[in-house]
Amino acid sequence: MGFPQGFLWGGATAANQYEGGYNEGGRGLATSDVITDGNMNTPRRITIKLKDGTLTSINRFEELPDGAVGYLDPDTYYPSHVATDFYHHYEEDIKLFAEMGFNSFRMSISWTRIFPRGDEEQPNEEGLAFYDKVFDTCLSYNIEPIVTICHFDVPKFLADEMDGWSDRRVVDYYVNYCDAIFKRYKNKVKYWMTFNEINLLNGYTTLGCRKTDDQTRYQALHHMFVASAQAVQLGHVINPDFEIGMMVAYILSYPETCNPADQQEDIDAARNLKHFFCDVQCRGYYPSYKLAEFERKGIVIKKEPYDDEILFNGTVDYIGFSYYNSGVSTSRKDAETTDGNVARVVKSKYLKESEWGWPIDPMGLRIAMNQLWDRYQLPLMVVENGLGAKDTVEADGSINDDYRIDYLADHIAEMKKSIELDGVELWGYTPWGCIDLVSAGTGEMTKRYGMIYVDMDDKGNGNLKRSKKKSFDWYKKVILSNGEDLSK
Ligand code: P53
Repeated sequence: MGFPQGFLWGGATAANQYEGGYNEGGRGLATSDVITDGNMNTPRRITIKLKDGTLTSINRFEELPDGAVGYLDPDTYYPSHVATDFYHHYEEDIKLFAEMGFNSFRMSISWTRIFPRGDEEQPNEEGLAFYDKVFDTCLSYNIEPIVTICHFDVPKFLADEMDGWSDRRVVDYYVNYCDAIFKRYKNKVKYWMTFNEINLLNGYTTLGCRKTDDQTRYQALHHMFVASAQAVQLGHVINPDFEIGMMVAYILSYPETCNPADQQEDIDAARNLKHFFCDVQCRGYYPSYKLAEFERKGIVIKKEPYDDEILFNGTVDYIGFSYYNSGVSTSRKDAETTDGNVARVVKSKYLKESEWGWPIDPMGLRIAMNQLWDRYQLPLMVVENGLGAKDTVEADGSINDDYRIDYLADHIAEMKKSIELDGVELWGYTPWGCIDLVSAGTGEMTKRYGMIYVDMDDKGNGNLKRSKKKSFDWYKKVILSNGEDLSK
């Protein structure tokens, strides 16, 4: 048994963290282009211009003051501008992926490369031509592109002029963008995902919204759900063979004890952090618990009369999800917490943590797969997984990332169990940042995930030279054996 024939082995990236070339080829600015670098102790910031013209910056999760807009300050370093420069290295990089044996590669299209402002009717030909070259290179090595249509960025124009996804018009702009790329790449790309980690979006960077309150966020999300459902329907008309998925950050959590109060706490957390998003996109309607919450909190979602029908007819073909770690839910108020990813979570006494405080839990991946499979019976794809760690380049140039190999091997072993013992239908595995790229959370380069090292530091210094880590040869062997040989 084991992994099925034709299983998709690859790696995953995103334009705002990898592509660079931010002002080339007619590309417009995205919200992600005005966010600074940072590190574990210094959060990333957004440069903004106030209504009176003053330049300042705010924490990435803060609200923008009235009338303020994102602003590109020539004296500030923004990691997305060059990132690790896929724009000028795609041939070299894809060749290396092919050498590792990839038969798939997850990447995102930069929306503003195709529609520089976001509201144009006609796409930017130069942008389209760039991705033609990328996909053609992939296909020449029999690498199947897996494309995220929107990964943590919004055209800056739409954010500043329309308040991003809070404005209904953005649904049409997004669908127009999908129409352009679906038609152009209909014979090159089969696998799509509408929005990256839809359950983690909020504020200016990822929603293009100035405000961050529940009312604004849920209204924006409603627009995204509708846009995604429209994209699914449109895509299937353009090419019935398209597989169009959703993408959720699977924030797995366990109740701390068998105390029923912890159990209910965990159910609430799971609904809030992930199930709500999957329920809408996989079942095609809002779940009762969320409607009850809206009622209780006085949140009113403005819908068009045909929205419910669009949602119902635009459910996704598969679920792509990221899985890095698990967390613990507790009803205790005095619990000790760790940084564990999105939310601060209760420390687990059973798990070790990464250097960035993310608990490491390979069995949790199998549990996550089971939960998703049991709830939806839709094919799954693990489109992100991996260990963010500091790497050391030895005097001879080698990089011995045994810790990364251990992490990946343990997670692949659990995926295999889930296929063999649970009968879960898993289509593919694309570990995050197969080549080093900028961290979304901290904006630094030091937090590396790759099997390919890129010479670049937190401030953008470096020659961008690519080199293989120890995990490169290891992953190559894993793929060659279709997941059977995980030995070091
Ligand atoms: P970084 C938070 C929690 C879970 C996933 O994250 C997250 C984030 C955002 O930081 O993002 C996904 O780079 C995301 C990628 C991101 C990756 O996980 O903070 O889809 O863009 O880079 C890893 O270590």
